[in-house]
Amino acid sequence: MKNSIKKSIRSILGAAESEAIVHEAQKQIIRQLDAPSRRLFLQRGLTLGGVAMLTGCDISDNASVEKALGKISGFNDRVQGWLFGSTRLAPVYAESMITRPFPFNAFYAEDDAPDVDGTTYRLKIAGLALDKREWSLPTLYKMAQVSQVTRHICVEGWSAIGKWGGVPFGDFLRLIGANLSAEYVSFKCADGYHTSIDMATALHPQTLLALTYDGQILPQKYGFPMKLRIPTKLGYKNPKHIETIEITNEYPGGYWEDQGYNWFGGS
Ligand SMILES: Nc1nc2c(c(=O)[nH]1)N[C@H]1C(S)=C(S)[C@@H](COP(=O)(O)O)O[C@H]1N2
Ligand SMILES: [Mo]
Repeated sequence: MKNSIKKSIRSILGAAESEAIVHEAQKQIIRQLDAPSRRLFLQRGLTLGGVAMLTGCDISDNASVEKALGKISGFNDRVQGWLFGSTRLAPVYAESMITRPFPFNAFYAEDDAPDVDGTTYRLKIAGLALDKREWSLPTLYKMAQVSQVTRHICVEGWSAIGKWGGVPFGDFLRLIGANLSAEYVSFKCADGYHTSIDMATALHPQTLLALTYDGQILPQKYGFPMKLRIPTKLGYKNPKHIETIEITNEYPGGYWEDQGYNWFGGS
């Protein structure tokens, strides 16, 4: 696992950058261990073994966690600049490389994924947009769509290639008259999850308002009825089951970000 995530990151970045990304993942995870949610985090499987996997350290007690902490270096600005350059494209893959089955992940078990009723679903727009009409699913499905095969990278130490289809998010933001000079776009989800991104990422050509997975209507576990697919960002910046999109200048944070994950979360 450790090698496969390093390898996948290395295929996207150079060796030095990939080391920095792995270090950042370590930092984020170890921050989690210090947070009040530490118990919950350990319970749901992000164990010390997960930290060991990412750090390459043999972590069996708190003392060795401290030692691993000492080895961790900062996330350098050059890497951040490389990652978050708004024109840099994430790699795309052949359909034959799609990971099957594609992994499920959330802050709960797969059986607890929210059961959103597609017939009554309305996507709500809030904040700095001219047109705040609600969107039913049929109206969203009628829009021009594209699809792309990209790699999803989760800080918990796995990555997988999948195919998502939907509306380029920049097109959608222009359509609703969103203020494109606003700082943030934030997402509130049916399961209580939330996250937010910078406007440059929202307008990135590969950022999709995703309605399908692998050519099918987005399955419940992968975010029905709608998610944001952002191949330039880590998994936790890809919100599933979105109910409200808000354009705002006030820092919105996010579910994991508020607990210490890096807000940029680029991959
Ligand atoms: N609504 C919602 N979105 C979410 C999450 C979540 O718990 N709830 N988890 C995030 C994390 S950490 C990951 S890795 C991906 C997993 O997406 P997948 O189930 O399609 O693999 O969803 C992200 N988006
Ligand atoms: Mo994740």
